[in-house]
This record gives sequence, structure tokens and C-alpha cells, in this order.
Amino acid sequence: MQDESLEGIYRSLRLIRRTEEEISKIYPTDKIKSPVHLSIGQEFIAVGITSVLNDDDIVSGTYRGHAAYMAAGGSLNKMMAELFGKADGCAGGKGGSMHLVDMENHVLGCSAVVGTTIPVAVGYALATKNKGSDQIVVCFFGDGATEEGVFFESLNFASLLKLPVLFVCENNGLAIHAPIESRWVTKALCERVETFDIYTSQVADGNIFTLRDSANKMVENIRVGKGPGFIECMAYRWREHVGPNEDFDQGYRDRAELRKWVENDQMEKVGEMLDEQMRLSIDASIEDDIVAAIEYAEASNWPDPNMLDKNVFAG
Ligand SMILES: Cc1ncc(C[n+]2csc(CCOP(=O)(O)OP(=O)(O)O)c2C)c(N)n1
Repeated sequence: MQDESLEGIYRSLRLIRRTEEEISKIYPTDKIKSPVHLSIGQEFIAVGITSVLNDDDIVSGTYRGHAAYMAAGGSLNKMMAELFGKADGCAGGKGGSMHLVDMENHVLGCSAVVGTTIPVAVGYALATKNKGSDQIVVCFFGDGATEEGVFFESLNFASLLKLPVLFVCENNGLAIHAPIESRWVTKALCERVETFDIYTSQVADGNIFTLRDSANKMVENIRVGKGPGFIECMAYRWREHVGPNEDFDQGYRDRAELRKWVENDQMEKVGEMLDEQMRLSIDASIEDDIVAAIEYAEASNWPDPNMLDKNVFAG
């Protein structure tokens, strides 16, 4: 799905980071027509997980979905056009940042409604199993989504039918501004999931290689029919919940928490492992790709007003 060489991993980390930084610069111009939930600082999760997948495996994300979409190989041009609300966007310009989809590149889709992509991913895993395919489905979601009843229904169903699905909880400790301590009686998420007879693993060190090891083992088990796996990966959201800015002046968290995550920035760490010329040439090609994607979005047409009531259930 994604090149698992060091260069490939760095390229993906850097592409997501730089794309989101450019999105945050463009956002105040109002060219981007939907809210944006940035994953800056959390990219290593999508990149680490997708780097152990096969090309035809499937990825599903959330409204904070740029990283999952890009790491899976979703079209950057079509993502940018989608953010600009243009007809060439991956959802025809009608979904915006929260509804990225690219089935050609195995991105099942993202949704603004917390938790709703989890049963859809499980349904897709059921379909792949019924077809006898060896594809697996990876379902990314936040810690807040695990508070939805449908999360537990999905775990139960997936485990009962031994479905090929890897659940990945990006635990950044926050649901909007509410910290976990105000929402969960205990932090023992993995233990809660294990009661459904599902293999679990917690990755707490923020290290992409630890995450890859853990994901590799999970994926191996899933492919031989042992049923779903669950990874809880600890992370930190560097920007505000929604929008392009920082929000350490909002009073619900302290900038001091950010420092250790910035010091452990996986994009920088992996970049330092590369030959400098190689890194610089990757960086330059990423800048070209981002400029091209913005030009593509600018040049694309607005959606035809007649499309407004197409692809909806109600006529
Ligand atoms: C069903 C539903 N309830 C509430 C909301 C409002 N809401 C949007 S994002 C969010 C927080 C979710 O936090 P988490 O799942 O941890 O993801 P994160 O934003 O941290 O990536 C909430 C409550 C929603 N979109 N959908």
C-alpha cells in the first residue's frame, strides 16, 4: 500500500505534514470550503500502519482523515480539489475535508459523524471475507469514538465472525476539549476490547517503528483468519480540534504537554536517518506535488448545481 523503505516512510510523513501546513496557510483565504481537522503530529499512526499493508488492503478514516487518506495513497490532487469544493474533488466537491474517499486507491471513506465509519469498515471486512479475498480492512478512529455504542457492537460482530479488520484507535487524550479523565472511568481501553476476545496492543512511545512491529504482528494474525486486531496508539494533537491554528490559549491544556511530542517528532526522526541529499530531493518533490495539487484545485470547475441532489438517498 505504501513503500515501507525508510525513504517511503519519510516521504509519506513529510507529504502529510507539509500538505496540512499549506492547508493551514490557505484556510484563512476562504478558498477551502469546509472545516479542517488537522492531524499534524499524529501522522506517524496512519503512515506506520499503512506501511505494513498490501496494495489492495482497505483503509477507512474519520473527519480527521487527511493522513489516513494520503498514507493509503489517495490522490492529493483530488483531495485538494475536494477541500476547495470543486467538481474534480474526490467526493465531487460536495463532501469537503471530512468526507474523503478514493476507492481506486482503496480509501473506503471518512465521515463527520463520530463512530459511524466503524460499522461500515466491519461490513466491508465481512464482504471481503465472503468473497474469499485476502484483503484486510483498517479502521482508524479517535478515543472519543470508542464511547459510541456502535463501537462495541462492531467489536462483538467482527470477533464473532472472525472478520479481517484491524481497529486502530488514535488516542490523543481529547474529544474536542474534553480530556479522557473527565470521560472514562478507567483508561484500560485495551482490556475493555479484550473482553471481546480480540488481540490488542498499546503503543505508548510515539515511535513509528514500535507501531509497525505491533501492526505487523496483528496483520499476520488477521490474514491467517484469527479475527480482528486492535491497536491503541497514544498521540498528541498539535493544533486546535478544528481549524488551522494552535489553541494553547484556550485554557483546556498546557503548551508544556506539546514539548515532548515535538522532541519526538517522527517526521524529523526518520528524516535524520536518511542521506541528506536524498532527504532534500524528497522534500523538493513534495513541494512540487503540493503546488501541483493547489493548481489542480484552483483550475477545477465548481460542481454543476444539478448535481446537488445526486448521490443522496432521498429524491
Ligand atoms: C455522533 C457524534 N457526536 C458528536 C459529534 C461532535 N464531535 C465532533 S468531533 C468530536 C470529538 C471526537 O473525538 P475523538 O473521537 O477522540 O477524535 P479526535 O477529534 O480527537 O480525532 C465530537 C464529540 C459528532 N460529530 N458526531
